[in-house]
Amino acid sequence: MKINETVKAQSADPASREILQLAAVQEIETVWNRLEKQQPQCGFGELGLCCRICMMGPCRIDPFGEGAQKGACGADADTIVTRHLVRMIAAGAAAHSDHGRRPALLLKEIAAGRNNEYQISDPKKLKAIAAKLGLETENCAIDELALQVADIALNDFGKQNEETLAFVKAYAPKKRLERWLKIAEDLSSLSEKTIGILPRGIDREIVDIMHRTHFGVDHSPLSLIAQGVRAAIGDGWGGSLIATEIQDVIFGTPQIREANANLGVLDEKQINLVIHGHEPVLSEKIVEIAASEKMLALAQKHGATGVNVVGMCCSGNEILMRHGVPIAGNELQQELAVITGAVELISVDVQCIFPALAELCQCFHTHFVATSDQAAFPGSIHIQFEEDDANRCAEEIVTLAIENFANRKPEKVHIPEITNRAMVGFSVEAILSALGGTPEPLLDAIKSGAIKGVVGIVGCNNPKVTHDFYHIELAKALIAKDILVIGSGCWAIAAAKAGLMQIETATLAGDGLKAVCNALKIPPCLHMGSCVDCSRMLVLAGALADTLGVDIDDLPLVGSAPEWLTEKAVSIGTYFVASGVTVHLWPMPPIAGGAKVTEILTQTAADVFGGAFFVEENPLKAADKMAEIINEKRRALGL
Ligand code: SF4
Ligand code: MSK
Repeated sequence: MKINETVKAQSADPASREILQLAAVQEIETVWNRLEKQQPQCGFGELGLCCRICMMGPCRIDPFGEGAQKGACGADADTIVTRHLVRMIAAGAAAHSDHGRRPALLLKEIAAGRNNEYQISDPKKLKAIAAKLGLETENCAIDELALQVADIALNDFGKQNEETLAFVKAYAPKKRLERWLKIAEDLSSLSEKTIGILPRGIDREIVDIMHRTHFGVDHSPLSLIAQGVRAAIGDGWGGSLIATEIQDVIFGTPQIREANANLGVLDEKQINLVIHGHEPVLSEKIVEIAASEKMLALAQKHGATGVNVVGMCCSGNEILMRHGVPIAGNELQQELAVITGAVELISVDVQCIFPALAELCQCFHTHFVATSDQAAFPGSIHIQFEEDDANRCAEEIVTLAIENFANRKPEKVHIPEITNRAMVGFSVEAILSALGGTPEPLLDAIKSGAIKGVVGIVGCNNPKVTHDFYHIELAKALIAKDILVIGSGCWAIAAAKAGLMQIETATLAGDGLKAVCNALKIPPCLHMGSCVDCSRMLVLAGALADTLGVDIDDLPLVGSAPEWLTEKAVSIGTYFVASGVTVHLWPMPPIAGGAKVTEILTQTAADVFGGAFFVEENPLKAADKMAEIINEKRRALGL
């Protein structure tokens, strides 16, 4: 198929280009077309200078210094920019942490014997979590231990005292915890009021942001950012980490395995059921039920050879990591999967789901099934999922997909014959096991210079950036510099599709990293999971820091969110910076209208936390800057 220049600028992924070309010819609207119709976008919004917190507004600050420099209430540019930014952190932390609440509640139900639809799959991980939390693990029945862990997790969401979260105290490296305490003291002494950094309650810090950004409360950029940091730490080392850890207990800790990635995983002869969103609780059941003899027989009765469950975005990453379920694509491919005409049903839960899917699915035979009590999509079929009725709900969804096979229009089917193999499943436990049980071999490789450092790439796709282009070019440039790349979310899917998660890709790496990959039989880019699994990267960084007896900011680590889109990414970036990791961003976040807040985030943060944000549009320049940071850290460590 001949691909036109417009399509080439939209996506770097060959399978996506094929479907985008088809969409262009058939005049099917996608996110790229809708974004185009939004141009030019509001300059005040891009700079963060529009405020509509109260009904004297919307107020706008003139960035050229000629018109209004204050909102009607007197709020200046920095206050307006910072309030907006920390509200983004609140929303991102809320999405991750509310996700974490669900498995914590489920673990409690399983342990109490009130839910028989799920079991504890990884008691070893449960014991490891319990030990970290300081619980007595010997002579304690698994259910009893699960109850205690669930209670501690749930208490971290809702407790009302001033104590730091139990999970933060248990998981954050010792030196970082001490540093956060000291930062809070130092900032308070510089400020007219107390400033806290350590989170007291996961929910509380989010509510606190919404309170202090309400009309007429907190107007100091420093104080507002400090609260943003507090909520973000509560996300990364709290809510997200609870999600990851407890999901591992219930569904199993990911182990290294192989799977296929990209739209070519859709199968013309099978029922194609796409799972999209973030929470694995229902997806796990769909995967299980779809593989049953009963569903196979039903699929065959309807003329298909079987049921082909494939993933999309982070629900996809969860089942990819734990079961090797093929992944059809990342965030910008959700519409493209439907446009293949081969999808019988797309089942969604929460987060990163385009409402546009409803209308698009109506142009095809695809059923668009919403399942969460938190997420309604006009035009969808709503089958509400309840954990205590999980098997029945999953069976209803799989059956609906199978019965829809007859409605597929063969003339509309176009599946790109493009997939790549990927080695996935790099949980911290799997990485340590590949290293022989301890982080020492990785540290030795870093000390010897075979691996110069590690970059964690996270996050989304954004049609403002050529789809997957930045993710791939940045990762390739880094591995060529002997920098190991780890990551999660839509980056990980992009890397899997591009073949960067194969051992053979080590040929693209520098000599040092290549030798390490060949010796350990791992690829130079490691898939660590979904967006909440960014916590796995924190845990790995913490383990490396504790083993060396240093703080995270001493390590040659850098973070990046090169095609970021969601508010969750703002929270992720903030908790990485707060943990001592410098984070690269592209596109530019909406902060440039506030000189003070920009200075705090890009400069002051480096002095305070040991990590700050930087923005760079060019992936090769970004890789150079990351290598520079890594080399500086190496020099400071005497390496
Ligand atoms: Fe305008 Fe202040 Fe109201 Fe914001 S809070 S809309 S700046 S009056
Ligand atoms: S799905 S948050 S677009 S990574 Fe987790 Fe992708 Fe970003 Fe959603």
